[in-house]
Amino acid sequence: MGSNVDVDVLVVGAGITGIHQLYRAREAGFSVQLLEAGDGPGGTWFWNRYPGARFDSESYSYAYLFSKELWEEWEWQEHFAGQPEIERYLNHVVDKFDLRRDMRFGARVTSASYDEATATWKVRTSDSKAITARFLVAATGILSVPFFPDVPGRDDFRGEQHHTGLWPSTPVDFADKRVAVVGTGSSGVQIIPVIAQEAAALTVYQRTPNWCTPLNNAPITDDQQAWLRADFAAIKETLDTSPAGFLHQMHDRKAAEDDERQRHQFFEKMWASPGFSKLTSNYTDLFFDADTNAQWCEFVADKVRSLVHETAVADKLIPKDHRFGEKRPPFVTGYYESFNQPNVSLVDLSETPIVRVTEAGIETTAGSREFDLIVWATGFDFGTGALLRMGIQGRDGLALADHWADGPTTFLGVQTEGFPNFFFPGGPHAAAGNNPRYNGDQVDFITDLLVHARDHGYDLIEVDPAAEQAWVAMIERNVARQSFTEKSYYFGTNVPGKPRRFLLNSGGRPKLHKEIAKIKSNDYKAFRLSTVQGS
Ligand code: N01
Repeated sequence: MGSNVDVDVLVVGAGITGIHQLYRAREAGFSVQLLEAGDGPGGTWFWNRYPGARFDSESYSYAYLFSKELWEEWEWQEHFAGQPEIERYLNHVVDKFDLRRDMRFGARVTSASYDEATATWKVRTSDSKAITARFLVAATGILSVPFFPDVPGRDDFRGEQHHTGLWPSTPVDFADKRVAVVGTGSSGVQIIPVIAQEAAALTVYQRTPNWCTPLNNAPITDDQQAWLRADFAAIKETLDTSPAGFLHQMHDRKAAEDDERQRHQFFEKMWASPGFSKLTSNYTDLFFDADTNAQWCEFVADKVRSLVHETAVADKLIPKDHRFGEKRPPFVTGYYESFNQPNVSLVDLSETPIVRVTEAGIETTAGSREFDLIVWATGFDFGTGALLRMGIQGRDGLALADHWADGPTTFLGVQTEGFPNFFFPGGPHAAAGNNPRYNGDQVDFITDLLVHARDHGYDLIEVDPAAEQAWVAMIERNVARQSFTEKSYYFGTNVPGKPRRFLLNSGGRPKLHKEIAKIKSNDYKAFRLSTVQGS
């Protein structure tokens, strides 16, 4: 596409989105290279290899849909695959489509600068290499920078300590060990039941409980495998168009349309349903009617009380500070039951906060406990974390970190003004829901945009500022209409000093689809396309 570049498209990140982008850009005839900091493909599913890590979207809804052949040949073993199976799948995809030859592992991007004269990006990596690309696509993920709380003494601890989001590839042995887990978000509640089975003693440090409901995982039966194979076109159509990217059917009624007995029966059905269907297929007013939400919360609270033997422990595990859906709810397998084991205890940090980590363990205001191993399940610098630490500089040397000092501004969550030829699918202003579906929409759109530019002889693509302002205004306008509150890390709340801005697309996937259709019918006028002198 140009003689002054090493590649047309440089992709950063070998997660689900980056692999997809590499595939699509190469298929469209661009020269592509992909840089990845880790030693293998997987992104989130490479780094979060902690025991118990698994999908909580159905495996087949999460998988790629760009190849029917791939769909038909890969037989997922479980409705919600565990991390090892996911990593195997992604390696299979990379090998099947011969993508590995364009992937460089162990290469962390340390800087990326836009050159105005040539409209190219110069990217440097931790292995002291430089590469020049026409288009830079950062598929660096929203949950890829682990967050360690600023607890005094963390480095003093003499035992082993790991973050769930940076889990080692060599096995971690919990047997006969005294283990602490700090954090009870989706990662914490997945690892806790596994450690509980193996450790001599497990102490769970919980600051805020979550509304956890059962994942209800199961092996995929032969009949279900046959259905998955027979119905690819219909399944793809549903996943490509559904608002949250799931196969789940929406319910047809509000809570008040049922009597008390029917409501209880329906909640039982929800409790027994798989994963996110408790959000997508629940009463249609679950997030809009406080009374409906309160009834569901009370139902879940009763379940917790019935599962956890000690009343005081059960009470601590029931959220008091937020309603269901105000934070991203985790899905669990045997989590509540773990607290009935004699080797498991719960420390409520809202009553007795952590004072410091010591050489031997963790000290709270209630005293100290000694550990051999501490697991930090304390989350991520969501949304912008990865992009802001890459040393990205756009037009006139503007650092992305300065440009977004008050929070991210984007158009469609794919581009921002002042950073021409730079795209970030699956980054800030992506939608809540089944990530690969929404991120895949963005990858497809970016690829179509690149092809459109090439077909018309353009090599410079930059969003029209008015289009970006309208998109940001739409996001701000709709924040009040979605269910998440500022208690959620979706607002950056969990990272001290981070601006409080909603980091997702509050208009959701339908809004993205509508906007993309409009842009295409309008000949991509939301972007300024031009030709670089002498290219
Ligand atoms: O992180 P989190 P996560 N002292 O931010 C606590 C995806 N995911 O890694 O709530 C003590 O949710 C914090 O407490 P509080 C999914 O999108 C998916 O668990 O801030 N505790 C909280 O309990 C998920 O939402 C799967 O009071 C501290 C925890 O650490 C996202 O990743 C599996 C603390 C952090 O929870 C993030 O989940 C896993 C402190 N100083 C993850 N600081 C699937 O199933 C923080 N905490 C697909």
